[in-house]
Amino acid sequence: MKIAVLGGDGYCGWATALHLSARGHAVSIVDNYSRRQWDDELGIQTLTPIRPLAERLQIWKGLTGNTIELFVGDVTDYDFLAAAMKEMEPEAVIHFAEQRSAPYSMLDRAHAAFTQVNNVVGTLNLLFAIREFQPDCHLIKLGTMGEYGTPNIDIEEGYIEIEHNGRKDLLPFPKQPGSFYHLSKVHDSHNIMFACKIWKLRATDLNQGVVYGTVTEETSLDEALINRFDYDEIFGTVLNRFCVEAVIGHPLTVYGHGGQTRGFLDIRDTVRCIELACSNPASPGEFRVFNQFTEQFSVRELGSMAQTAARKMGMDVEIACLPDPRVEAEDHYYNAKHSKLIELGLKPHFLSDSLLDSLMNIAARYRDRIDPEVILPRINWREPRNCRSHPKKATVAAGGSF
Ligand code: NAD
Ligand code: USQ
Repeated sequence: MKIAVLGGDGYCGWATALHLSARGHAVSIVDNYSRRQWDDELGIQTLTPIRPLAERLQIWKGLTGNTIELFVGDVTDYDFLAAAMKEMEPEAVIHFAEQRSAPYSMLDRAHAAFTQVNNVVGTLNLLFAIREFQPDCHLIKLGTMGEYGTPNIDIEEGYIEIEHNGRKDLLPFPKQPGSFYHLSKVHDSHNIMFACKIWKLRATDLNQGVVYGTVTEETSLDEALINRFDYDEIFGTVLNRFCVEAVIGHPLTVYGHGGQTRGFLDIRDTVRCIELACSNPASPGEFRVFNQFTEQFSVRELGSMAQTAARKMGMDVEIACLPDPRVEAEDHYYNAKHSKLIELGLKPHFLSDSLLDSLMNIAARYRDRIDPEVILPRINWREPRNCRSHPKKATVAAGGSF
């Protein structure tokens, strides 16, 4: 298939582009490198030393003979996106190209506005570009499990049948997101659902849980293909953070009671889920939703698992219970369905002792690059403030300041 990967320089996008290219698909990447700029803006860097994208693509071609085309530009720029779509003529578009950090979106007003414009306008542009140039193309959009929040009932895969005053309907599952970032995903979902209805586009919304790990079959072929591994308070996800913290003897930063429960998956399952969505497309007019995670854990459970793995390696690390900087339920019911991707053939990589060991080993290997200053949380949901500079793109995207 001809597949476009929007956001292919990022964590999930890079691993996915290589996975699909290795399986014989004609892959193109679209990215504007904004994520690398946000790292500069915030003074953070991935634990692993990632190479410039053009260099990574050359190395991939040298190793496999496969060319991945590159389109550098911003998906919020419709002229750029339209030209890229016309040239790529994709049968599937995988859309990862968003600002994906909840803390970044809660920094202050400017970052909240930037996140929503970048994400919502980018997705809206993509819907119009698909309608105009590739109406039969399958949109695979990365949503998030956090769109649902933590309701006191089981979470279904996208839709719930409701009986009200004697009548029944199948309706979108209620959304109670916990940050301006997570809200941007809800707005995207509504826009995509509407576009499928009015223009008969075909779309799959993958409500992905928190991803951990960095190694996939393809990225491990050569050190120069290594993927990102974020551990800072803004872009680092919880398990990756705990592994880095353990390695430098920093108490594991469990927020609040640690009863916050989320769906998790290995990056190797992310790439497989995307492949499954590509090879089993939605029908014209269908807005399909899959919950993309393999296991659920509380933050406290993950802390204990990381602590045990660290102790096995001779590192004694404590669990710190920090006041929760976020506004979220710290002890709650959580049971989310996730059977549709399994039915399509996903064979999960569950979180095992050996995987935790390998994560710790990666953290230990790049220990010299760990900056302890970026670990403790400073962004407080209750007190947004202009504590950092604006994203470089903010003024460009809106044609003026937010
Ligand atoms: P990432 O920040 O590593 O990658 C995103 C990429 O998109 C970056 O390379 C960035 O430069 C690019 N990008 C952003 N805005 C762009 C724009 N306007 N135009 C062109 N390129 C743009 O993020 P990730 O972790 O790979 O996440 C990818 C997607 O998956 C996001 O939509 C995120 O919401 C979703 N997701 C991620 C996780 C996770 O744990 N990482 C979990 C659930 C969902
Ligand atoms: N947490 C801690 N300690 C930490 C970091 C996080 O206790 O040091 C807690 C958070 O309070 C939260 C949970 O761990 O309750 C998950 O936080 P996270 O930072 O690992 O993940 P989150 O902010 O939810 O965002 C990540 C990705 C985002 C994606 C989301 C999937 O950055 O792009 O959408 O996971 S989900 O959580 O299912 O919405």
